[in-house]
Amino acid sequence: MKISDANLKIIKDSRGKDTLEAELKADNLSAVASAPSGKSRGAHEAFVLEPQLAVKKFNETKLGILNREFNSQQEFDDFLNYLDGSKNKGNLGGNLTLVLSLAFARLKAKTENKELFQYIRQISQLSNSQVSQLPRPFFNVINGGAHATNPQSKLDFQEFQIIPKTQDFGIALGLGQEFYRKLNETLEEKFGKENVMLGDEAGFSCPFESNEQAIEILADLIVKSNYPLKIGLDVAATQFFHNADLRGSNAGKRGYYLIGEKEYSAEELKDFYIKLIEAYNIFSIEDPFFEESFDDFTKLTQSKPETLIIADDLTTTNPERLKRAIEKKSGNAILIKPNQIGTLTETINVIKLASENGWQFVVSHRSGETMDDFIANLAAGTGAFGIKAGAPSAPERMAKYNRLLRIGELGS
Ligand code: 2PG
Ligand code: MG
Repeated sequence: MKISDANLKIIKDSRGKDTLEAELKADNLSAVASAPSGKSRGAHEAFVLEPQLAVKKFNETKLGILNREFNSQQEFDDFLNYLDGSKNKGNLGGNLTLVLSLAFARLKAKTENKELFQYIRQISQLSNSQVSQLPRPFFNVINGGAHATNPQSKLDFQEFQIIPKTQDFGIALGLGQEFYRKLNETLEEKFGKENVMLGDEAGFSCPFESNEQAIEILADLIVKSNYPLKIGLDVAATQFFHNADLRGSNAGKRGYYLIGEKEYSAEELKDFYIKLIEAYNIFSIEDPFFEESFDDFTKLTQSKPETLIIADDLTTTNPERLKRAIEKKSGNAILIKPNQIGTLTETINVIKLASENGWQFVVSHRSGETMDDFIANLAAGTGAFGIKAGAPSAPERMAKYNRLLRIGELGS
């Protein structure tokens, strides 16, 4: 395929921040893709280039991608990496390589007359049995930590999720939306309408006193409404890990976690999680410890092997980090965020590595999102165990969930 024209524009994300949107053209067809952005970013994620600079850099040369023959996704993504020439997209920026890589995938799918998820399925060739199933949604209904917007919120944990116990995506989405409405009523009754705000991912942000209080409210409502739902958490523990001077080579050796006013050692925090898992039948915990604490992740996974222990900031969709986590058994699932690594090919390689080693994978959005539904196609095309795209409410989150509904209707 030869790209006949390419354009890069700046658009706004869901937080009102500038982000990139690329458009590529070939054979009278065109395709667009845009980049999300994270707030609680892992230290090992791809470098993010300031959007104005990215546009300038791109427009000067269009990076030499025009009128060159690219026969596959891998060839195109390899070329982007060759142009970048760094280890972490330090030159072009992972946001610029991502929008080009994803727009290329959309365009190539169109030229081949395929749906995007079918194209992804074809190029990834995963042999997992889930490949024809849609992912389980992890709906983030209460937003804490860096994603809270209510100044009175005392939630250190970042996400309080509900996960429907059904393999039917349409039923799961309906359940998620009904629960979300009931939760809204419950929170308005408890905190007063004026104190119920929406956080970055459209989950609720209220004057919660503690993490346990938020979990308790979810657990009570699940019992009361008799919905088949489990509870998941993204703790994002790096955000409340203290002793910043120990980050880097000494990382994770000492330091403490500050929850409310109380300091926890890694061991104490592990015991706290075990209590929560047992009391509330917690289904999954993401990033329970600081992003360099491979060994603490291992200990929790050993203590609770039936709980999904998901690595996000620990592994940052990076093959070297994932290899280390697999060797050390620092979890049993990985979060997959294409913008953490910067191209589709590299994202799929990390998914394959996880899958071949018996790890589950959950495809994820970022807290700053656009209307792009690429991740829904990625999750369906690779047979992901789950998808995390925020609350089933705001349009940029619903774009992903609705795309999955549509994929369900289209069949394989
Ligand atoms: C996370 C993400 C997405 P952010 O920590 O998993 O929910 O948050 O995009 O802000 O890094
Ligand atoms: Mg996370």
